[in-house]
Amino acid sequence: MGGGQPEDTSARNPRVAGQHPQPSPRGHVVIFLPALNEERAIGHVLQRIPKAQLEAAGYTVSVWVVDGNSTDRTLEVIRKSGASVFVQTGRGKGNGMRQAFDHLLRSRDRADGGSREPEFYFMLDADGTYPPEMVPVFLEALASGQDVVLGSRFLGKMAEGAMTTLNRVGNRVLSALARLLFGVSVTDVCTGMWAFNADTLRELSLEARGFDLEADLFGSAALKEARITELPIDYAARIGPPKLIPLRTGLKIALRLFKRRLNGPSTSPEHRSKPSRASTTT
Ligand SMILES: Nc1nc2c(ncn2[C@@H]2O[C@H](COP(=O)(O)OP(=O)(O)O)[C@@H](O)[C@H]2O)c(=O)[nH]1
Ligand SMILES: [Mg+2]
Repeated sequence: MGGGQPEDTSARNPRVAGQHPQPSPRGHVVIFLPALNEERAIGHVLQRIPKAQLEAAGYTVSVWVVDGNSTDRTLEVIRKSGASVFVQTGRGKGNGMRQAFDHLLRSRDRADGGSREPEFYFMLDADGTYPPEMVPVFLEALASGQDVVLGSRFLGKMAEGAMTTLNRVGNRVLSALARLLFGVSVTDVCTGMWAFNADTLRELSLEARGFDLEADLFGSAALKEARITELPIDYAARIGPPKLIPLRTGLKIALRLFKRRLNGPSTSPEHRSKPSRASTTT
């Protein structure tokens, strides 16, 4: 897997993503939004990120859209918002996010020269279904010692029509399988809202290419004995058409859970992916 290509669109706003601001004692928050043809939703999602609130609380904040080679106006909307874009190589949410994690984790290593301010990574779908307003609440959980936080749609309120019956049953079954295989309590393993302590994320050697990413994240973190917790989140109906094909994807997710359980935690972070061709944006 080669690296993707970051595209810094933050020139007009130096505190936006792509920059490495002065280290903050509270820490640095990096928010990733995986997006494939989300022209209708991405603008709203970016607007809803409570950046000013986080900065007022003493955090520095970067927002990166991880673009899966969108062919609609997604990139144009992002450019107008001032956020940064990481354009992935190839296809698949898993591929894109792994490339982006690698790139950012590595460039942050270089940027703070080992001084290591606390870092917190977020992943949030860009389709308008997940609540960016919850980022500070997730951050609190990380700051108080959790390594991985998942937003559970089954513990919060789900809007009518937000999840089909098939997906509801599938998500329940996959979460039960995850609990069984890894012995960790989870109600929504397929959620699209995650938060990580950066050191924990660095330790995970992920292999997923597509929508099996969440299963890989969960299984890897569980096998590393990370402190994993869930917080309730509300789930809204999607803006724009879905990219996921339910049954086939469900099967791939189940397979990933089994594979991860059988293969155990991958050991070295070096294996995360081949060195990225991407250059830093500083
Ligand atoms: N970077 C990237 N993002 C993707 C890709 N495929 C889907 N996404 C994004 O991943 C998120 C989840 O996809 P979605 O179709 O909403 O799946 P669902 O919510 O599980 O039905 C959305 O924000 C998509 O835009 C891809 O190949 N690359
Ligand atoms: Mg979705």
